[in-house]
Amino acid sequence: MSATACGTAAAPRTAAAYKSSYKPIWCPGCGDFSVLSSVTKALAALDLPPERVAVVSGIGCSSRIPAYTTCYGFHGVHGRALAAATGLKVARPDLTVIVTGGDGDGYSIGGNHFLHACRRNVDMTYVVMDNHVYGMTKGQPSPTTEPDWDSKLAPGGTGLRVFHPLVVALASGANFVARGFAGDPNGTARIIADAIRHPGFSFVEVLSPCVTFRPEQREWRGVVRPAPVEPTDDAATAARRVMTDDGFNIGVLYAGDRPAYRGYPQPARAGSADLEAEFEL
Ligand SMILES: Cc1ncc(C[n+]2csc(CCOP(=O)(O)OP(=O)(O)O)c2C)c(N)n1
Ligand code: SF4
Repeated sequence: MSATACGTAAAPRTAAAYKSSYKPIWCPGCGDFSVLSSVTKALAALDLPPERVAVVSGIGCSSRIPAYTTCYGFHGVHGRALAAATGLKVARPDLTVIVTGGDGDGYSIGGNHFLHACRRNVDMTYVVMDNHVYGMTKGQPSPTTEPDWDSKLAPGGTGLRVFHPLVVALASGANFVARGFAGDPNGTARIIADAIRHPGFSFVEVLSPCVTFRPEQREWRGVVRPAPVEPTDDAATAARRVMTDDGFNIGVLYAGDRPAYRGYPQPARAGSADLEAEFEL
């Protein structure tokens, strides 16, 4: 519940309070519309003041999300969203930091940052709209593209094993791991709200169809289903489950209890002048 200037309780914010006046330029039917709606619904469910939230992204169709919200936004460099967001959260722990992007941005060029964001466990939420393709640059295969996906740019398919983001996240130390589906905006909003509430690095992979370059992904609607088991707090159990499912179980899959990283526990022992003096030739 927010407060008005005269001290009376104002009505809780609705999702509309988090939507900017910019009209998304995604292709009609793109799953990212629904993920934007899930992000704004999650913020409304938590009634967070927009000026206390920062949405950070790299580059890609999915990375346009910050501009479509009324929160602070940072639309940075391809693959570097997590690095920027980590610095922001450590410098401004009072902000709720949400990172949004695509599978190309996060698992390919940004893969190294993904590993270390999981390991560092800084308190933020990472929402990846996974469409198994580079949408913005017109359909190149991404790390999650199936090896036999035949396209003009990769005739006959890449033949490459897919990257498994949930297992990598669990092995690297993410404290919350979930999978959502763009066709279930309310369920995905609940997952994102849980992810924001959960301390540490929360990773939410959302299956978000690219209707232009992967029109067959419209069929995901018929194959996704709620995960048949409750979330576990055991990373090895969660990893075994996600390695053996078919990639279409949705819901919270892992909720751990690692303490979030909160910056240096002690002030630096030496000032920069001392260090310079020590290394002077
Ligand atoms: C350093 C750098 N390399 C490459 C690009 C070109 N580029 C822009 S977006 C993109 C891929 C986007 O794919 P993804 O992150 O999966 O997002 P989507 O568009 O599918 O939502 C690439 C390769 C870039 N902008 N900067
Ligand atoms: S190219 Fe694909 S990911 Fe990009 S806006 Fe269009 S449907 Fe969405």
